[in-house]
Amino acid sequence: MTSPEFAPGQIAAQPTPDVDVLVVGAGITGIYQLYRAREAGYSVQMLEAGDGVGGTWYWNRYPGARFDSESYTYAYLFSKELFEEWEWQEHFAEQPEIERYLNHVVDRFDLRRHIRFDARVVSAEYDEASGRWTIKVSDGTELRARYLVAATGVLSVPYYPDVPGREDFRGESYHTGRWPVAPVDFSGKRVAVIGTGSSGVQVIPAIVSEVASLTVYQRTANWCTPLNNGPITPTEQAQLRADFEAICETLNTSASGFLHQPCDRTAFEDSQDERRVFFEKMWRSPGFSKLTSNYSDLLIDEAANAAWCEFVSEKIREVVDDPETAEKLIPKEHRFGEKRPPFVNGYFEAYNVPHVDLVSLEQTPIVRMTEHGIETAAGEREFDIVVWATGFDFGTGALARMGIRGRGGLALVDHWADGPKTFLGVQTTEFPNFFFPGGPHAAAGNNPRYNGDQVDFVMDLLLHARALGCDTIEVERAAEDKWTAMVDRWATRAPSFGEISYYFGSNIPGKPRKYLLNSAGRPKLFAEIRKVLESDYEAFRISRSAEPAPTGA
Ligand code: NA7
Repeated sequence: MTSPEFAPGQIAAQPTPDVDVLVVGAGITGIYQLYRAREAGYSVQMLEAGDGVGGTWYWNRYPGARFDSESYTYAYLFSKELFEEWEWQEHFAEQPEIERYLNHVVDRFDLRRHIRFDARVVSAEYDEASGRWTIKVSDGTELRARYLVAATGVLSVPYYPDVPGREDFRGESYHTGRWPVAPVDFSGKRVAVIGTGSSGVQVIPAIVSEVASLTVYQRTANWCTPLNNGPITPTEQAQLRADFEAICETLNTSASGFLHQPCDRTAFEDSQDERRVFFEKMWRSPGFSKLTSNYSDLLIDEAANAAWCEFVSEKIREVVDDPETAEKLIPKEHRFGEKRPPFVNGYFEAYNVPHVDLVSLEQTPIVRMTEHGIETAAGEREFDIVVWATGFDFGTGALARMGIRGRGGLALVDHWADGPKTFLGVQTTEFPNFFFPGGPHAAAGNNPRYNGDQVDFVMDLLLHARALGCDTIEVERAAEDKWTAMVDRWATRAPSFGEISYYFGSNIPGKPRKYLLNSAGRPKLFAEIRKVLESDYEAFRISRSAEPAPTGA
């Protein structure tokens, strides 16, 4: 079965097309969802706001953007052939390689013909009589779909802080999360970077040698530790191929979707010397293993956390020449793991370059943007380019901007006014046939792993309904209440990130402070999915709509 072909400009003249499954967003989750739905025989269509595939990995194309999960653990595992034929160049791939990979996947599985680019969803409304969704697109066209799957991601809506005069700046401005396709020329330019989260700390070392001057505006220092990247050698490539089944097994059973082995010791079981040796090993370990393979009580015991923080502080002091700058770069008000830790490559070293300057906004806050630069409490500095590395409206940002309305015209933003309510981060009551894998509430860790679990579960639901001759799927309120209460309960427990992290929406003024992931993690997600399957989908109301289902459903 094929889906209708769409050519820009022709759609309005065609009768409204029906598809079984409409997927929004050509990121890593959406591509997999499209593939699975198409393979199951549904007619499919994907809408993508950008003009290429990749989602987060399309928009975040700033210099230095790269994975901080190991490439082969972030990539798809559904096809052994795909895994074997794609040789990642680095353990933590850079954005261009990631974008190439996702394009390769789309072409290899012949998915591109189902994707319409430059097509932003402006509204999606559920029609109770027909059990279908009507989706309006930014180009004025309209589609009807039985199932609407928003694979719009958690980090897809850039956040610009409300700095007075932001529009007044006459130089070039870029947000890391909306980086232009045409390369930005930094050579000889006076550049400001605002924000030192994962994006800011990647872009800073990547442009430092090109710019005439670089001023970093830091509000809060972060616990940055080395990514420890490197090329994947031919021997490692062969090993990865040989280990495919074992890698899948480890990834698919691990709590956070990494290959890293957890540590079975607490920090003070080791002597001070042993701890020092262990922390050195952690410092040299790849990416997230500083969190996943560190002492088992790192996020539970304050003293254990403080010991690690002291170790990292010493490292920062060793690397950064100017003691005053080093002190500004050491977090003082939060512990390691309270916020999502960035992993870096040459970040602290960048502050030893004479034309790099660090402005602490704690000491001298931004007053306003001017025509020529940035004014803080200490005065104005002029720039040619300002880079906003100021983060995202995490978790619910994209879903809140899609004009989604369910039963009786209920707006999703109203339904979720106090924060998201979901079952398994997959569905919410009052919005039948609407799914959002890769959105809020699923798990935490290596995103593609649990987003993939959710896509598989969406497909379980669709196929189950089809087997029953049904076409309408809606989660029961009791299941949603229970899952949401569980998410809230776990929100303040280790290994949850703290309430100051953007995982609580705390970076967006006025946003409800609700945990937007699921800190009980994948084990809880798996357990609940298993229960649903064993109980014959008790958590869902599965029915038949008045209007006959389209062919695939
Ligand atoms: P983050 O991690 O949310 O970082 C945003 C940065 O912007 C952070 O340093 C913020 O400081 C800073 N920020 C936010 N608002 C302001 C204002 N008003 N003034 C100055 N500085 C501000 O976003 P990233 O893009 O770096 O990373 C997001 C995710 O992408 C990351 O976790 C990975 O999953 C990939 P703050 O710390 O809030 O004081």
